[in-house]
Amino acid sequence: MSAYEIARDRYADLGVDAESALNTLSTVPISLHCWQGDDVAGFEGDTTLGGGLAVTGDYPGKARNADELRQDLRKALDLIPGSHRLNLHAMYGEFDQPTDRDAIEPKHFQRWIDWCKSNNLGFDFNPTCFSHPNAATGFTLSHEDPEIREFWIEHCRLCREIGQYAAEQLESDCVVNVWIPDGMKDTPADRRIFRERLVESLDEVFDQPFESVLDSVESKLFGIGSESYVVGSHEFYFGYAVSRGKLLCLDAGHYHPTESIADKITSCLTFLDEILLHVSRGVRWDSDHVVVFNDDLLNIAREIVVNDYFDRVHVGLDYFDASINRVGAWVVGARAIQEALLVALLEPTDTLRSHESSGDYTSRLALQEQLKSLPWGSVWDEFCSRNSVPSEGGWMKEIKAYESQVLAGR
Ligand code: RNT
Ligand code: ZN
Repeated sequence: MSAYEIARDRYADLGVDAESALNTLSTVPISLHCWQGDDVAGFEGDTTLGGGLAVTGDYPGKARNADELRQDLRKALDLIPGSHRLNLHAMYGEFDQPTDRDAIEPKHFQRWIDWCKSNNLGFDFNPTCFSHPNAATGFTLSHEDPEIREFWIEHCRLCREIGQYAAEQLESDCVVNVWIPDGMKDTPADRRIFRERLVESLDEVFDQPFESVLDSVESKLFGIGSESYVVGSHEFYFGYAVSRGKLLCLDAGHYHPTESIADKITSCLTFLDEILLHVSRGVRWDSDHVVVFNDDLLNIAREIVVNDYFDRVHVGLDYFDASINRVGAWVVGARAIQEALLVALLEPTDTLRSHESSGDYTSRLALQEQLKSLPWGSVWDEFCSRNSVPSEGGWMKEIKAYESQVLAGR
């Protein structure tokens, strides 16, 4: 018997069907964030990273243009089992002449969309409301100057148009996620006025309906330069999303450090149809470390699985680390969330629930502990092999080869 068959039988003893776990896992796309590949630089020219975002490290070989970024993404995708999505920021358009954010068009993203088509990827999109002179004061959609607000409103509108265009070409709905950095370093005198302006601006952004765009809004607790006040807080966007029928984006790094987004998923989906996750890993703060397989991640995956939320939760990655091989960083994070989903899929949910409903919390706890030593790694290896990608311990040598053959030449 193969290691997989032995594992499959162990799970069967607990009433868990490993085959069906594998089948389900293969249907879950992960939206791969383009910005891990070039330290959130984009292709507009010499932009400096703003919005309080910070990337540390100077590992050699970062993508310098769209062709290199696509090449790197392709390499990462070759090492990640399953079929996935691209998550692109507006600053990654391909412009033959300088094009400001309020003038972007679908044609600037055509090569990305074509690439998604030929690589069988979905396409998600994001307005870039940072790293721009009009965001220099730290305010965008809630800026006190109506002209600057209008600039960002137009940018976000155009992004939704591009999202619709991409969705039609790829025949797959496009999540367009709006995150803005707006906030204050120090205690504001008036917290209300910015929030009132933000509601108005967002309503203008979303004025035109787009059939295939899934509009999403992302909250944040604090940022560098917005330590005392963030206009788009969790309560703000939760209320906005509920009242307007939008998706809410829960970023794992955007809450107090002991707060987990896992616990928020069922609460949000009690009132919302769908949500987006930005799977990230904060270390002491919203540091956007590479996602790894840990309890936080497992708890997120478990919520998706036990509630059968696969159609209602969109899973995207959001981190940026320039201190390690950037392609390897994509692979580690994407595989980690897939592994977490697999582990959750291999749990005997019904048994755990029945212990719970009979008040037998000791059996629930004992079973939860027992599950930790079950051979899910053999099931994961099987998933990798069925999807023709290397197993754990196998893919790193491909990263090394890519590093010497491709990245070293940059
Ligand atoms: C910032 C948000 C946002 C960005 C990306 C680049 O705190 O998490 O999602 O990371 O849009
Ligand atoms: Zn995010």
